[in-house]
Parts: sequence; C-alpha cells; structure tokens
Amino acid sequence: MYFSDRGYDVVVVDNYFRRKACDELDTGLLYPVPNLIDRAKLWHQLTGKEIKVIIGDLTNDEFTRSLFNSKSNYDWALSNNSHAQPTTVVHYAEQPSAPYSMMNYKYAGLTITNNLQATNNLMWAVKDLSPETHIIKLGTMGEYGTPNIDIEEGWLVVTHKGREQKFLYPRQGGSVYHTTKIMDTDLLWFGVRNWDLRVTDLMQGPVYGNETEESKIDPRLKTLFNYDEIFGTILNRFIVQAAIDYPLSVYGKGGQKRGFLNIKDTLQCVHKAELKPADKGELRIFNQITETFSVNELATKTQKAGAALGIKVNIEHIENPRKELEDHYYNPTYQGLVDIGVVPHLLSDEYMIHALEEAISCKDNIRRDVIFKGIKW
Ligand code: USQ
Repeated sequence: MYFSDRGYDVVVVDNYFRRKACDELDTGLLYPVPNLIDRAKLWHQLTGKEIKVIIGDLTNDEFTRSLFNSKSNYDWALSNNSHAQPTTVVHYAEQPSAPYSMMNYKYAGLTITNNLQATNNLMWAVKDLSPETHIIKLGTMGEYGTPNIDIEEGWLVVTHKGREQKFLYPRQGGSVYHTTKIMDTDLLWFGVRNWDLRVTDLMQGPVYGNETEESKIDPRLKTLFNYDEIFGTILNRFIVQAAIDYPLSVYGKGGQKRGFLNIKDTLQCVHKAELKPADKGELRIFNQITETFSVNELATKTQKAGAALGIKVNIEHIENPRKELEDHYYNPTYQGLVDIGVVPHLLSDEYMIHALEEAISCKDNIRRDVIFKGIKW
C-alpha cells in the first residue's frame, strides 16, 4: 500500500504462513484483519490503485522463478508503461519469530527450510532471470547479538598482524530464527561477490505500533497485531497487558537492550532504500532502528501511560525463558538510513497513551491464556 500509494506497480506474493501459524498455534489477534485478496480489493475501491496479489510458496523454486519469467505477471504493469522485470524485490518472506523457532526441532526445521530456501530461490531467480533487480532483504539487529563493543552498520574493519580487511560484522544469533537470518545474509553476500547482485540488508529491531498512513484511510487496512508470546513483540505485548490488568512480563532482570522502531518507519526505510538502490556488486547494510531502550525502560513507560489514563499497571519480573544477557553493553550505530532521508517517529508519551487507549477499546478480543506459555530456549 505504501508503494502503491506512491505510484509504484506492486505485485505481492504471500502464502499466508503467518496467519496459518497463528491459527495452528491459537495465538489470538487484537482485531480481525481481512485476507490479502480482500484487502487489495478494498485498497482498489478506496484509492483506485491496483495491487496484484499472487498466493504461492516461495520455497518452491519453480514457483519463484515463474514470478520472474512469466510475462503474464507483469502484463498489467506493462500496460502502465512499466518494467517487465521488477526494479526491486522486497524480501519479507521469512518466518519472523524467535520463540516459534525454539519451540522444538520441528519448528526450528520449518524456520530453517522456509527462510533459507526462499532466500536461495530468490537469489537464483534474480541472478538467472532479472540480474538488475535490487533485492531489499529484511535482516535483524539480532544477528549481531549483544557484543561488548559498539555495533557498526554491517561491516567491521579488522586489523590483524599489520594487515587490514573489511569483513561482515561478527554475528552471534540468540535463537534458531536469528541464526537463519545470519545464514541468509551470508548467502546473499555470496551472490553479491559471485554474480554482482545488488542487495540492501535492513537490520531491523523489534517493531511496535500498528497505525500507518493507510490504516487512517480505513481501519480494515491495519496490519496484523499479535500480542501473544510467539508473534507479539515486546512493546505491543506490554501495552495489551496493561489494558487488561495483566502484570507486565519482564523477563529476568529486564536490562536487555534492543533498538526499536515505530511501524510507521519500517516502510519509510524500505522506500528510501529503494529510491537509492545498492550498486551492482554491493551488499549495503543499514541498521534499521531509531532509538534504543531496555525492557525495564519500556515497562516504566507503559506504567506511566497507564497512570495518565488512571490505570494502575504492575510490573512482574519473571524467570527468563530465553538464554540471553540481562545486563549488557549495547551501542549500535544507526546513521545510514537517516543519511538517505529517513525521518524517525520517536517513542513519545502521546504515542504510548494513544496505543493503550486503542488496546483498551479492543479489550474484549484479548485472551490472557496466550500471553505467556513459557517457550524455553
Ligand atoms: N521480552 C520480555 N518480555 C516479554 C517479551 C520479550 O522481557 O514478554 C524481552 C526478550 O527477552 C528480549 C526483548 O524483550 O530481550 C525483545 O523481545 P521481542 O520478543 O520483542 O523480540 P525478538 O524475539 O528479539 O524478535 C523481534 C521480532 C523479530 C526481529 C527482532 C529484532 O519478532 O522478527 O528480528 O525482534 S531483534 O530483537 O533486534 O533481533
């Protein structure tokens, strides 16, 4: 919708993985969201703009290749005087949850197969059929882990015995999911070195929020909002917990620091990266966060928003189900996206109060039983 609204011809490919996983694992949603086909129809009715939807599985190599070599997928775009091959592919087709990947060997395997197979199929399809296409891949800040030195944007110059070389910044994922993201970075880095592909890797931190420019047009255009342990990210979870008088679930000491961004900025970052593509033979890496917070700081902010609305919010430190540092150094650089024009929406008290009011308005949909299941690392 963000790209369509800005005049791009957009083709979306999805296999409903996330929805099916939410059903299978019975995760609950803050509000219902129409499926992709109905949302594309709604978008057309509301704006007159067309988004082509293709339902299929990108782990199927021939299916992925068909997206690039079948003209029929682009007939409609061609009629708009556009390209027969996509200028850009935004690769979001990965299983995104760390807890999902740690439930057991089966879900770990599904995460590895889905994430690496889809990335490999895309890389080969672009190399063979559309080598000028710019791949924008969603990476994660969690690839770096929490090292005791500053985190650079993707690369580190290493001096060793008097000689120097630039390498990918050392990676150490904290879950099978994060480890697949390290492996797909490596795969695409190989494609860049070997075939001169052009790739941007966006190292995204945990996202919060659900309001976008499009959801203002019609609330049915809002994105999925998970608050459960598997697909919910921390700030969204805390806000929902506060809305139903559930003590905020701080894992362990709560000193875990991460880089966050508002959902409004996610597509802004992708768009700026699209406007200024990576060069051929370049793997360009941006740290896609706008500010850092500890879990405790987010809990305190949620408590403060509750107080502003006359709600008492309790904080509970529970035994950490994850294996992670709970008190650590964290100093990532995040300048690259600002340099290409991203203007961040920072986390304000107004945002927190507004988000809590929205969660309260959906209170009847919130299920306490899905908030904590204790998936152990
Ligand atoms: N945490 C709590 N209480 C909770 C949930 C989480 O204290 O109820 C803590 C976690 O232990 C962790 C931090 O909050 O230290 C962030 O957890 P999260 O569940 O919000 O995020 P995470 O599992 O790391 O994964 C999310 C997205 C993933 C993305 C990643 C960016 O699901 O797709 O890649 O954020 S990052 O964290 O930078 O790796």
